Amino acid sequence: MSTTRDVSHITDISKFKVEADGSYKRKPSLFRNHIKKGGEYAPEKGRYHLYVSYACPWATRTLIVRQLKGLEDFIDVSVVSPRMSAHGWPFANVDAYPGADSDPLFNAEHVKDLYLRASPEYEGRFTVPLLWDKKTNTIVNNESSEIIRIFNTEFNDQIPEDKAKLDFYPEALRGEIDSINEWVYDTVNNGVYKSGFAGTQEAYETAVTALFASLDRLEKILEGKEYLVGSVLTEADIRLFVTIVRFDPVYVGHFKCNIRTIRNGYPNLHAWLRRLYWTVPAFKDTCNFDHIKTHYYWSHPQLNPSKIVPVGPIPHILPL
Ligand SMILES: N[C@@H](CCC(=O)N[C@@H](CS)C(=O)NCC(=O)O)C(=O)O
Repeated sequence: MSTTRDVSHITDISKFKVEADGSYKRKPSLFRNHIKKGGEYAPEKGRYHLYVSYACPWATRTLIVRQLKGLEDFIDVSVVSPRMSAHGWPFANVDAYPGADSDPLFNAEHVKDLYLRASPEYEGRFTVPLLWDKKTNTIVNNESSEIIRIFNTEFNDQIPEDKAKLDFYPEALRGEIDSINEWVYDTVNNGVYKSGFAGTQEAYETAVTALFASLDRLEKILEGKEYLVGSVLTEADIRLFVTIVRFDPVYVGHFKCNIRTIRNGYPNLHAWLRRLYWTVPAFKDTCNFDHIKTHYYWSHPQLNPSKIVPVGPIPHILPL
């Protein structure tokens, strides 16, 4: 199913414009409903469908929490092709790619078709992740930071006790998690994009300097510590992991974040990264380096017009 309305000013990345000062500003997500017992969107098994890209760090947060909480049977997932093009994210029916799926609900061709089905006049960005409600036929939420909170708590009384009691946003640590999330989001998660999409030397240098100052700060926080906040795995680790695992394979080269690499410049962050990846299956199972590298190098012709995907680094992540 394809829609007729021309939305290429949104989907076509070659029409993408930075701000007048050369800086990149991310637009807020627009579908912000919550799944709640007794609410319009109740936590029902099989009711919601999650659309993701393995390439996308924001989407991967939701896959990690879905698996950690054992929600695989509750929420089905479809994975788009990593080759984002003039129509945005394509499904496998129009871009067959290993590991990509077709849309089982509507046989949509692109993610934009789902947005326009939910809201024909939608003018926001056609992003993943998006959580679709099969009952009301709309998007419940397209903001990863909120989707992971939904998964963290709202299905707890329907899943086994060992999974229900896992809490990645525990009450006692919320203040510390919120404060770390705030600067990590601005300067690291989004900081790599601000560096890569900057349109002037000055905007790039401002972003890349702030990014590495925050990596230095994270390196100190992880000195003698296994996790960022307290001594347990929290959403602060999950939110940071998805950026750090992409750092050496993509952001160092493609987004010019090359003051240092994680593997050579940050021993504590590097140990934390490999510990999560190699010892907690939810991190490794949801990490697809082929989709990650292909997406970035293929999908931003303004940064890489040849679409050539670099071979290294080898290996993409070092052993423990
Ligand atoms: N705030 C959103 C950001 C999601 C996002 O920007 N996803 C990117 C992929 S990494 C996307 O789908 N971009 C398509 C576009 O902007 O056209 C979230 O965290 O869920």
